[in-house]
Amino acid sequence: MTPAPSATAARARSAAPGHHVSGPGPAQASSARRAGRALLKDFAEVEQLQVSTKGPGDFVTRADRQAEQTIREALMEARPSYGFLGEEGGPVEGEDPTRRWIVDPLDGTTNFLHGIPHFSISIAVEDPHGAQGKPEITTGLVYQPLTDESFWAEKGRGAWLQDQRLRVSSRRDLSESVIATGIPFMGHGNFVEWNRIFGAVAPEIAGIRRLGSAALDLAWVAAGRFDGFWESGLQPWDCAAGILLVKEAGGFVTDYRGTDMAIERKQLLAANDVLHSRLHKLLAGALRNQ
Ligand code: 2AM
Ligand code: CA
Repeated sequence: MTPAPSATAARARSAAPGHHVSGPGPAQASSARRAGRALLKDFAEVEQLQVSTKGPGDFVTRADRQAEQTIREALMEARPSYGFLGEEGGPVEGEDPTRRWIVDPLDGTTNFLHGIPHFSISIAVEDPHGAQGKPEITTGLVYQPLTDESFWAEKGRGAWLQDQRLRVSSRRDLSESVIATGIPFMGHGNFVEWNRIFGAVAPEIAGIRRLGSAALDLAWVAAGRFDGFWESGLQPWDCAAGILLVKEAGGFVTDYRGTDMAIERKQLLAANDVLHSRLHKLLAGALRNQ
């Protein structure tokens, strides 16, 4: 018999006594909480609107925009010199060329719109030129308002769920692994490519999940709830914070070729080192001669 899968709580180790856990930056945390409270109220309303003839579409668009504005205002007030890239507005250059916020005020919009309780807020800080002239994510927060869970990471200082240190799962066998993915929708993305990968991966693993918030998918890989994740076509705001979370939890994040270009190539494969290498082989096989 295989051992029972260890719960996140067991895998996440509390901070060692005396170790100072700083938490996500106060501006990040408080703006996410404030926008999260508004989203929770709006989500309750959306559940009512499901049965109305008008439907919740416009209402959700407004909720999404309002959440971004709330976050943007709080962040810009706290760090006026940073640039800003959000899903709703266009990019804003900051005075400080080494820092910009990357924000998704509502990741999992389709869930939200349908009254499905699975969505998040993602806030990252990026140094657009980084150490080697390559963009570098320096902090990341993925906040789930419905559970009040804050997954956060700081480059070089680890990944955390509240004050519990996170580690990616330690599973080594694909046959025991639960892998999350995102499926191309409504003409977006390459369905043929996704289908090839699915055809190669699904028969080898214990289960596939498609939950609809890439930011949370990555946070859950960092927390060891998922053993891996792949999706293509993601935007920086969907995945910037989540990528840092996985890396700081000891995982690997690459594009489908296995290089450190996930955001640039809009291809994301994340897992622990052993499963990443196994999944990468399956992907490479599936995409050969396509
Ligand atoms: P969003 O909720 O902020 O739009 C899931 O596959 C990822 O793709 C999510 O992070 C989601 O971000 C994004 N996405 C964009 N449009 C989508 C759609 N119509 N259906 C599902 N996901 C979508
Ligand atoms: Ca998103």
